[in-house]
Amino acid sequence: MAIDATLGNALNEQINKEIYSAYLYLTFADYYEDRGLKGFANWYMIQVEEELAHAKILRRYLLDNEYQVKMLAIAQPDKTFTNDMDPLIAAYEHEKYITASINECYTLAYEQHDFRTMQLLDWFVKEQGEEETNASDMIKNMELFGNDAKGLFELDREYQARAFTAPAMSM
Ligand code: OFO
Repeated sequence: MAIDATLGNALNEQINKEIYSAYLYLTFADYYEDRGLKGFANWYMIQVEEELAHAKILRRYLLDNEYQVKMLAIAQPDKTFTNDMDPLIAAYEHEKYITASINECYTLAYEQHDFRTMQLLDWFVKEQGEEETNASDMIKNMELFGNDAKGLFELDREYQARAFTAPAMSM
């Protein structure tokens, strides 16, 4: 089935936003790497993998629905960080922005009665819920434990354990 052009364009732009998210999180990993917090850096490198996986799911979906995918220019991330909390707050804000963007895609699919795309986006809605929770939890953990060296060390060790699991979706 050919997808509606407006909805297709929105999903095509969503691919760009997901790849930008990966690019953004690379800069977060770079910040923590420089600080010697390799666990935090690992957490964001796994996040990079997740964002690229999201982009690939959307690309596959558009290709399977007769939409000609176009790779758009990726913007340069422009955030500068002055302390270890900054990237965590920026991540939470970014995830809320992505949630709003997914919701806009969902609204378009709903208006079109495009149930297939709504089903695809159901997964993204759930995923965004989890990502917002993760981002918010990281802020809370930093508030609670990040102010002393031992607490920060333990947090870093915990984030070191995060591993990438590919989403159970066809790409
Ligand atoms: Fe693609 O989930 Fe975050 O942004």
